[in-house]
Amino acid sequence: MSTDVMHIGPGNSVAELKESILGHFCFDVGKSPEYATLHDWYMAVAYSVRERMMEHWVSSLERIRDKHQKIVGYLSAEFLMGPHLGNAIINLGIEQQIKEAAEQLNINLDEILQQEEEPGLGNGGLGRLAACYLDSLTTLKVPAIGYGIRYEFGIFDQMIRDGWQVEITDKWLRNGNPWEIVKPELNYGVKLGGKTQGYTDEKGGYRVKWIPEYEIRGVAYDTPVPGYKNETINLLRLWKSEATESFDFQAFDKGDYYGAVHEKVFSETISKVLYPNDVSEAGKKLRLSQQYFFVSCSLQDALRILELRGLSLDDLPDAVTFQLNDTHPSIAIAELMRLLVDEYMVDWDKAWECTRKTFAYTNHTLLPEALEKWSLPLFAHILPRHLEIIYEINSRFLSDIRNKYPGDDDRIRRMSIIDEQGSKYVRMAHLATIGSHAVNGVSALHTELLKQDVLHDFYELQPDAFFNVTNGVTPRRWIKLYNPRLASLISDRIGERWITHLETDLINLQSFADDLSFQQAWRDVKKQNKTDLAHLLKQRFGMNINPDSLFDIQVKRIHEYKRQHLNALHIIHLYNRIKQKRTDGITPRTFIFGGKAAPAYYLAKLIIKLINAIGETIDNDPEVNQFIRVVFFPDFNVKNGAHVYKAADLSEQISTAGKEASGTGNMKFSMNGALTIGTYDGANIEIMECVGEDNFFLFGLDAAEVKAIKQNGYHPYDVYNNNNDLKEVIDLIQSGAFSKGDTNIFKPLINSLLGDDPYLVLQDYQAYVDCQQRVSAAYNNEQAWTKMSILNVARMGKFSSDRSIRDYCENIWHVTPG
Ligand code: CJB
Repeated sequence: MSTDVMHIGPGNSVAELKESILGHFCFDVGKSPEYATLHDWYMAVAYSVRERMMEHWVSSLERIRDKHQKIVGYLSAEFLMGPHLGNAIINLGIEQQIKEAAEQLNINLDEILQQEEEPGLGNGGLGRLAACYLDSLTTLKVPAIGYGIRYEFGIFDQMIRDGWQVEITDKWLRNGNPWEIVKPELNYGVKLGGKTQGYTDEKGGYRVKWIPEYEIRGVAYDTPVPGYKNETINLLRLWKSEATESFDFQAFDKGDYYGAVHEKVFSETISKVLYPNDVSEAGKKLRLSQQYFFVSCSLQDALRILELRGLSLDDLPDAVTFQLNDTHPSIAIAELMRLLVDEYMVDWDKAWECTRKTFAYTNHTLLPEALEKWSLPLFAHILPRHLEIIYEINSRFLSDIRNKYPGDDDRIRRMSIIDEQGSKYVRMAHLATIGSHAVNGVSALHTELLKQDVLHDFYELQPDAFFNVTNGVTPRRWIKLYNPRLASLISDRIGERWITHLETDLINLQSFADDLSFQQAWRDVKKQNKTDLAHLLKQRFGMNINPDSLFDIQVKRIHEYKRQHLNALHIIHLYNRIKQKRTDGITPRTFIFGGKAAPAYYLAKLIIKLINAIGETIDNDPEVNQFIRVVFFPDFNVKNGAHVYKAADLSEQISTAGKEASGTGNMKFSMNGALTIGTYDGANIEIMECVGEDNFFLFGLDAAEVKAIKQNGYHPYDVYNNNNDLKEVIDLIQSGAFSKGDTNIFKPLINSLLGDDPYLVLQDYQAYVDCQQRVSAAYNNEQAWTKMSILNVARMGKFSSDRSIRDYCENIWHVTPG
């Protein structure tokens, strides 16, 4: 069936949907509609929509049993799926009918959609990428299972109090989750701790047994992932940890009631909470246990599916391909070796060949603090058998290296899985690289830097194992669902095929770039989206913003390398000019920020405080706020992102060059008609190549210049001293102008900038301010700006996650989309 034909299958008429919703009220919500809350309606509608996926679910499960199809197992510690209901309605192609059914039932569909608590099972880009990939895998009919953890508490909710971030525990499960189906029969034991013991098997061979300290159980919770109008469903299979025995009767008999439930409490801790760090990692015991827990369940599950298909272990690499979403699941390599060698008695060489063929590894960051490594004692304590296996992998690998590069001890030290400089660590990126047949970066620049720098020795050893797969985002959620006005304007002109053929079809919009009536319609859409956002901010937070001003938006995790403080310095520059009555060339702007800081990341939290402090000062100063406003949108997540990307005129992608592996927010903004001000970093570079340099505001140092300047000795204090404008800006912060005279509060930030400025904020300051001036001038030419915006959207086809998934299929997984 062609994917752009509206499918009204059995059960999808307005009358049938109405009946189904009312039925669920009675049978699942257990109420009569006259006593219904909005949330009850949400549950009834969600059950009705889920029901419509179930028939496809059952037939899709058949494909998983089909031994001729390779399954992609996407292993990821994070899946930031976003709300399910709206997406499912779009992908099932039933939005018109549901709307009508809701109207006839006297309920407001938008209000119902707002009821859904988003499953925030991820921190940011990496988790959201996994979610986009599941959408594309299913839309392309590639059989896939997303394997992860069913955290009871996802990413914290952010509140802002007195300008500071306050973290509130996420409670996404408190009102129930209509999307998941628990499969109690799909459960696996996972061992932890203890020791190992050698023994001789029947054939006289030496074997090793793991005698764990304790064992927990992982239970499968499945969420259906619908493809776009293609009657295909894939699985998101998340593991919840439970006790093997939920109650210790021996302890209870002795009168130790608390002791009796202790094991249960401990076991459930494993999947209790998502670590709230974005790219930096703390070496926590619980974190390694989480990683091992979900990976072990997932591999056991895959081996069960292999058996179900009537295949043998030899068939594994042709039956399943595991993609490691960063190093978080990389212990899977040692775990598969353990399963094969210790439990299935496969000999080492065969097991290793099978393992390498089955795994592929995606690296998502070059930041040194994010390259996961585990201290040896901690690792040995939790996974004693895996450490032995890693030693064996390492010793065989290093002996190959010694043969290939005799006498090159330094290379051995650099490439070893064990870091032996000082305290010893297990380097997970090395394990992932050595144990995979393919390694990829997530943008062209990032892949280049991986090859040149972090994984250079490995690249030299096996250049053919390195690939680039530039990230992408799904146009279903990020354009059609969240920007319906733009989606219908586009479809009016070029038809609907772009929704599944972004690469080939979106470009057809180009021919309308000079069409004045189209331009007007384009501006109308943007204006309405901006007005909606202004209303929302007013309604929720009492903020006042002007939809006629330029909406300049930076939403992403707060991190020094992403340089929200550079943006803040530019705002202060404008503030300073306005106060000095140098307002010539200042275009009215609203600066909108959003993003969470890791709870223990003090400077990131101070940046949030600074942004809010500037915003408050400006709010109280009519001389300034007639030109500029600054707002911080609290609790930025997928649900709030729905209102933000589509309302932007300008997208801020201003990371220090070489630090942002790819970025995906940059893609969402540009696809929704924002122009980008950005550095030569990550996927910005490819976006600029596609949309054209004339339609992109590029500024600042590139990655090579950043490296050079750091090598030659960078002195931020001199930059400050030699630039009067910058000096005034920094001095204003120091003077307490934004902190009611408090000259201490922002000192740590200023000291960091003037002291070593690790992310070259001061170095790029002038280039950024100058570039922003060009933005202002360009924005004043309405027609030219609109044309640039249309061209941006038209040329963004490459950044569909469908293209990324096709790249993986062709180059890495060797799977043919259905
Ligand atoms: N990224 O979100 C994370 N978490 C990590 O631990 C490491 C990297 C981000 O991944 C995105 C998806 O590939 C990238 O676009 C982004 O640049 C990177 O920081």
